[in-house]
Amino acid sequence: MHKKAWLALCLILSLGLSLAGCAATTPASEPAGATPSLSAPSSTPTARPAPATPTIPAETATSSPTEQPPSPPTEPPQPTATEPPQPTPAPVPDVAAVRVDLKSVATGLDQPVSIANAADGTGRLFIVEKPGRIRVLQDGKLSSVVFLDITDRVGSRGNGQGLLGLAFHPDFAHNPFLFVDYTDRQGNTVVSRLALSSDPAQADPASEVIILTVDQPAPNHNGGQLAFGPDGLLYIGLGDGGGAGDPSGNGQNIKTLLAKILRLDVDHGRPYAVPATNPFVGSAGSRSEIWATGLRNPWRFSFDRLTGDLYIADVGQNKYEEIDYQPAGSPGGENYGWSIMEGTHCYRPGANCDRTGLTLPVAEYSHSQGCSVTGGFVYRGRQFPSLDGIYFYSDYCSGRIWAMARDGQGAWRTAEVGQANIQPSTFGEDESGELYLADLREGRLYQVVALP
Ligand SMILES: [Ca+2]
Ligand SMILES: [Ca+2]
Repeated sequence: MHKKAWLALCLILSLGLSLAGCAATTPASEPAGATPSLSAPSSTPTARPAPATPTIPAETATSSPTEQPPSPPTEPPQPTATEPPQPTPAPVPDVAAVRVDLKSVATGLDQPVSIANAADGTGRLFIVEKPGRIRVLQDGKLSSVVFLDITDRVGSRGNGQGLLGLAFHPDFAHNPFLFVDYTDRQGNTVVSRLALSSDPAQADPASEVIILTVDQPAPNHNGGQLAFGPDGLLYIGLGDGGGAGDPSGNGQNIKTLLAKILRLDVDHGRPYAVPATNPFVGSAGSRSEIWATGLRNPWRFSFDRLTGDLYIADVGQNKYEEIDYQPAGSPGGENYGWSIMEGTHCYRPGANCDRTGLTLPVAEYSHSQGCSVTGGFVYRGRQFPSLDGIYFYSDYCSGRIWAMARDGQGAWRTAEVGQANIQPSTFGEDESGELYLADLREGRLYQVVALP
């Protein structure tokens, strides 16, 4: 009898002890704040949250458990519920505090115009050369093996002509397809799918399956951007066809694919399926492939990899360059105004234009600041926490670089954050979200880095 009771007491005690022991050791296994910071650049911005002071775990913890069994909880857990659970508020990026520099990472490129990654864990960065080649940067080195060469079918004489866009299938590891946008020898737009060759370090030019062709009335304004959205669908940018001032009125004509962003399902149909939720599906006298209208030459657009928001940089006519914004979850069908408007200004007619139903840009700059906008990305890398959530764009003529983000009140703010003596043709993101910028003139690739 006595023995049994003693045993039970022992058991309780040791249980309590081991529990207390557990509690004491827990913090030790997750040294919050002690995580080595990611190769913090010497230019570590001051805005970076200070690492939590590493607390010494076990010692400070509760009781010296040898003496007493743990006392039962005397107080019921207090309902501290006067405040709702607090989600950590996303810090509001301060674009005015940002300064960036460009760090050269590759040279010897032939007119780089687009940059993509395959998100396949290889860390490769693919650089599109306007004449029709794709090069690979891996481990900081430009490979001598050309990933794809389709110069035999690309027409690249004009400024806006060539191999212009590249996107990898969002599940490239299982669906090893890449998609390209180029102007052919007749100057028409072609969107194609290609597969890898027997050597996975190269794509096979003979594997080309044409997804879409669009007749181009003039050599310029061909768009060329390809990007998969968070919905897994392929978005394609097309300019107004060219000439100047939208001579055929394609901007507002929903019977043509010109001057639009299209959205296609390239996993179904032959050669593609139109998603049933595209905004013009079932609307007579329109092209169901259309996702957004009223664009002049959306040379570069991108999705924020974190939020899915879409940023479109639409190249202007004679006076204004603009950035358009489409929040994630939009049902599509936005009309960005061309050629009724250029930026936030009436274009045709030149005054008192009807803005009904138009989505105006969230940022614009005049040609006193440049000549042709080069849209970029929202920074989501890890090397420069102070840049997180900021959209970057540049200008092809002036080399100015701007940062854009919403302030605490939701208003868009922009700031010029750098200027380089280059011709910025395109931004790109690597797998980890670091940002790059290509110089068309010198054939050089730069990483965008934050200055302290
Ligand atoms: Ca054209
Ligand atoms: Ca517009």
